[in-house]
Amino acid sequence: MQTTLALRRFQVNSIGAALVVVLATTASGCTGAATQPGSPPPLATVAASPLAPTQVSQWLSFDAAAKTATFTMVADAQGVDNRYNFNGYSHGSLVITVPRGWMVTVHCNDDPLAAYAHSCAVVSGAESKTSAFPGASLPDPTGSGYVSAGESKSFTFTPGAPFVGRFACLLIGHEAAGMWATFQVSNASQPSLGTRA
Ligand SMILES: [Cu+2]
Repeated sequence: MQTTLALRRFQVNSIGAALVVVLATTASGCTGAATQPGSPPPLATVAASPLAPTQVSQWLSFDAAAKTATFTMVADAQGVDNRYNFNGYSHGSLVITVPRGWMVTVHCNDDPLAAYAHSCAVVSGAESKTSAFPGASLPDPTGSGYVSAGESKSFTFTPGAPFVGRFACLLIGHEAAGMWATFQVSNASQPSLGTRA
C-alpha cells in the first residue's frame, strides 16, 4: 500500500506514469486505490485545433533550442461581442499549450481601444486568485497590476509540472464574464495556440 501511494503521487506527472499506477495496483491486487476519496484525477490535456498561422504569428514566438516561448495576449481585443476576451477568445475556448520546463514570457497587452483595464495570470481554476506557478502573473493581478488601454506589461515563468488550468483576468467579475483561456503544460514538443476541439 505504501508503494501504491508513492506511485500515486506520480500520477499527475504523465499518462505513462498513470499507466504504471494502474499496472502496479492491478499486480498487487489493491484495486481500491483508484477510488480513494481525495485522490487526484489523472491529468487529461485539452484537445485543440491549431489556430491559423496568421494568428499564431501575431501571438506566439518560440525558440525550441533555448526552450523559450513568448505569448502576446491582447485583452479586450476589438471586433468580438464579448469585450472580456484575450485575443478575441473567451470562456476557455483559446487553448495555450506549453511544453513542461520551457521558459514562458507573457506580454499582457490591453488593446489601445479597450473599454476596461485588465490583468493576466495563470491560475489553477475558476476564481483562483493566486498564480499557479511562481511568477506566472502580473504583480498584484487582482488590484493595481492591471494594464490600461494601450498599455503592455510582461512576466516570465517556467512551469515545471504538467498542468491544466486557466489564463485569466483577475479583476473583479472579468473571469466570470468569460475572460479566461485554457492554459496547459504538457509533454508537447513545442508550444501552440489552438481552439478547443
Ligand atoms: Cu479583465
